[in-house]
Amino acid sequence: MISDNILNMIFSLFWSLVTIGLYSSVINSHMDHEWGWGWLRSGHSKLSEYEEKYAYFPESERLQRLEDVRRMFQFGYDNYMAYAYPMDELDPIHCTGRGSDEDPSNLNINDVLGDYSLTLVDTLDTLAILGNNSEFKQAVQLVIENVSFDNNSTVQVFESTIRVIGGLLSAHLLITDASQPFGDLRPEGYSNELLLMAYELGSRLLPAFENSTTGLPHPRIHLQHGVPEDGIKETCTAGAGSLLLEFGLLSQLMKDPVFDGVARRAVDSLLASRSNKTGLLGNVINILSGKWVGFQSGLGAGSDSFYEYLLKAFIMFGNSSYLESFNEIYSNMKKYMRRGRLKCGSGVGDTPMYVNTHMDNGKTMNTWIDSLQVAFAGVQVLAGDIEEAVCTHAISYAIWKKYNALPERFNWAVKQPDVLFYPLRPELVEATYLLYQATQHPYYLHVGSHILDSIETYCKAKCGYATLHNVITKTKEDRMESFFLSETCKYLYLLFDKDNYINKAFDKFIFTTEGHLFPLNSEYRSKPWWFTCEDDNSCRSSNVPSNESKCLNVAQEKHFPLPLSSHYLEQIDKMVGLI
Ligand SMILES: *[C@@H]1O[C@H](CO)[C@@H](O)[C@H](O)[C@H]1NC(C)=O
Ligand SMILES: *[C@@H]1O[C@H](CO)[C@@H](O)[C@H](O)[C@H]1NC(C)=O
Ligand SMILES: *[C@@H]1O[C@H](CO)[C@@H](O)[C@H](O)[C@H]1NC(C)=O
Ligand SMILES: *[C@@H]1O[C@H](CO)[C@@H](O)[C@H](O)[C@H]1NC(C)=O
Ligand SMILES: *[C@@H]1O[C@H](CO)[C@@H](O)[C@H](O)[C@H]1NC(C)=O
Ligand SMILES: *[C@@H]1O[C@H](CO)[C@@H](O)[C@H](O)[C@H]1NC(C)=O
Ligand SMILES: *[C@@H]1O[C@H](CO)[C@@H](O)[C@H](O)[C@H]1NC(C)=O
Ligand SMILES: CC(=O)N[C@H]1CO[C@H](CO)[C@@H](O)[C@@H]1O
Repeated sequence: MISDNILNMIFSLFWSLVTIGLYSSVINSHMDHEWGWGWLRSGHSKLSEYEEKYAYFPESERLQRLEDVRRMFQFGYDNYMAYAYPMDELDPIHCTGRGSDEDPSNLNINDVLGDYSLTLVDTLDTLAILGNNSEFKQAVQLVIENVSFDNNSTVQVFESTIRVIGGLLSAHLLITDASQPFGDLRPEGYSNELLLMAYELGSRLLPAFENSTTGLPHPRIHLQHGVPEDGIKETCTAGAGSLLLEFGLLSQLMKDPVFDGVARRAVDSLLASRSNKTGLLGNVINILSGKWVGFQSGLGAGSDSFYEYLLKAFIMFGNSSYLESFNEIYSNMKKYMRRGRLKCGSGVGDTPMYVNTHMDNGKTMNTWIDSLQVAFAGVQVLAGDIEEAVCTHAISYAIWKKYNALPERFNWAVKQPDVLFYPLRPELVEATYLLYQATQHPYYLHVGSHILDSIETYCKAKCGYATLHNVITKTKEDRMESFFLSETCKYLYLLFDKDNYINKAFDKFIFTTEGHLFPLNSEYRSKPWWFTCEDDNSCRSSNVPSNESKCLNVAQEKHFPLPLSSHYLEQIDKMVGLI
């Protein structure tokens, strides 16, 4: 019960912040007659360029964009099914499929491709969210009949957990949800096959934790033989420490504590390895010695989902020690990693930005922003720190505006990319969607619309959407990662689909770091499942009580001041060298 109360607290905190934000918007909009729509319509030019551009998003255009996202998804999905399935990924330029690579050292491919129809498994819940129930059911049948994990592949524990176990569990819970809020998603004769598949894959990953005195998992596993001989003994923080949601849920649903146990032990081990000077973590650690070998502390690649899962594990399972850890680390980040003025939306000074620092002293280690770190804006929204999220997001969007894509690394000191590719990643869209949910500001619809146009213009290939090899020259690479259909399209769709069930009940769900939809269920939080859940029903019945989203009560046509004043947006555009 205690954890329930805490959970309600965080939700009310979240909602009260949202409401405060809206309240001030509404107050400001009382001045509409002076400087709002009247001005726009009567041709006065008192609004700044930014305000004119972002203040309003017509309903007809929203509907058009929604249709555009649906077409984008359909084109990618149909081509995957036609040219690639049952292989893992679609090569959108040569119209063929791709599975694990013969060369075991090709980790870029083999970490994610396990010859298990990855794209299909990863995309199941997107089909449900887009409302294609018949295709969802058919795809579930294909997965049940044709996907095997008894395979000669070495995969990364983290990637196969978030993409495959997450995808299977999410689809399983959509199918077994008694209220079927998305319409009928139950394939004929379904009897928990997806859950059992997730259990099988989870069990194949477990040797990663064996004989590890530190509790940190080996980063890779051969699906048939366990820990690969001569395997690498170093793991990134995110890889070892972001299994909590999928493993925790697997334990609860299967009533087998082992998954939850190993995932938590790995997190505890990482938390115990924090620097005793800054309280921060590095990005790479040796699993045998427990010693850091990468000392960079940052928001991006190698670390991102570790922070995310501390907060989300608390929300999902109600263990407040995760929230405490998150809060401690977040405040250390603000102390050591954050640069710039005190507040995002007021005051003077540089735009607030989180830089990559040395874990032991907070000194700036390099001057790049990597493309993954914008996902932290979503974490900040979830933590109720919306003002801060606005700046985190705005910086990455400014970079997008400059290249019509997000380079993997952008060097803010020289205002140029350090690493040039863009593999259709979802993080900017995800943050855009979550900020739109929190603020209902049309600015974010414009952002989503721009991203959609860029992808359509620069990434579309003969049979799907392709990775950009170079964001400047816009040359393509023959790869469409599974997260494009799974996440990028899902978040874009949800951004424009204001009537989607999730947008009316989004305090009933949480998105995993792979964008999979997990229901929040008080049974997962309030009681330790291993001695209270006597049967399936008692474990699944009650959802979190929810109130209608307060955001939806705000009239569409209201004039909102920008989430960040024009002069700050201009400052950011200058900072990235756009203007
Ligand atoms: C498994 O894959 C490895 C690496 O591609 C290959 O060398 C080996 O022959 C394969 N084994 C079997 C039984 O197919
Ligand atoms: C559902 O998916 C199938 C296969 O991609 C497609 O042919 C069909 O048009 C889709 N239906 C809807 C309503 O989107
Ligand atoms: C999927 O499995 C079914 C039944 O086992 C089989 O008939 C079908 O050919 C398989 N499809 C593919 C694409 O592998
Ligand atoms: C763990 O140690 C036992 C006993 O030494 C050994 O049999 C087993 O293969 C080891 N497992 C791994 C994954 O290294
Ligand atoms: C802090 O950590 C360093 C290196 O990990 C260690 O040598 C030192 O003894 C620790 N200091 C304290 C006060 O625990
Ligand atoms: C919460 O998590 C911590 C860290 O893993 C653990 O020590 C503690 O027992 C957990 N508390 C509950 C109530 O499960
Ligand atoms: C929902 O709203 C009612 C009335 O405003 C309030 O009493 C209740 O605590 C709210 N529930 C949640 C979960 O926020
Ligand atoms: C070696 C092995 O078992 N390969 C399997 C990998 O997965 C595919 C698709 O599930 C199977 O067709 C292979 O037999």
